[in-house]
Amino acid sequence: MVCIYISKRTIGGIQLNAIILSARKIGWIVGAVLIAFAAYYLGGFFWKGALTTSTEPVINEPRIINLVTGEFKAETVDGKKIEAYRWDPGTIFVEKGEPFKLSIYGVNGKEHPFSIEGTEVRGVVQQGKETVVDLKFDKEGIYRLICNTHSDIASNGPMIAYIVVD
Ligand SMILES: [Cu+2]
Repeated sequence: MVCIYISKRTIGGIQLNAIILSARKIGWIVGAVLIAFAAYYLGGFFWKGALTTSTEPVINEPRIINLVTGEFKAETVDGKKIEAYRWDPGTIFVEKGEPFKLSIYGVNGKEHPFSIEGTEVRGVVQQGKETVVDLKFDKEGIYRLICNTHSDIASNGPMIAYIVVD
């Protein structure tokens, strides 16, 4: 029989309290601790919502950079209606040699055929659709993503985004 026994006695006028644990009590405590651990383990297994997550990109998966097509509209004091289409965000930053995906969702404007200056990359962004382009720049620099229909002020632009490769 396992027994932890501290007797209640007085040493030099100080009274000590007794803690008596029989084998049976120890059994109950150990059992309770084991059940708590089992509940914690099983809970973590089934309840994935409680697991810690990370915002760090998954290793070897290219980063996704999201853009949308937008539109600025205004009316001047003399009643003239002006507008400009744009890529939003208008500037993105990537590392040299970093493979990444550019996901562009068409919101404003029916169609935006685009090209990236200094590359062979061409594509079209249509309203309500997502266009995904795989990219990697091996040279540092600022590359312009240009919409060919809205490339300047005269054609309701300039719809130009800057890809900063550093
Ligand atoms: Cu455009």
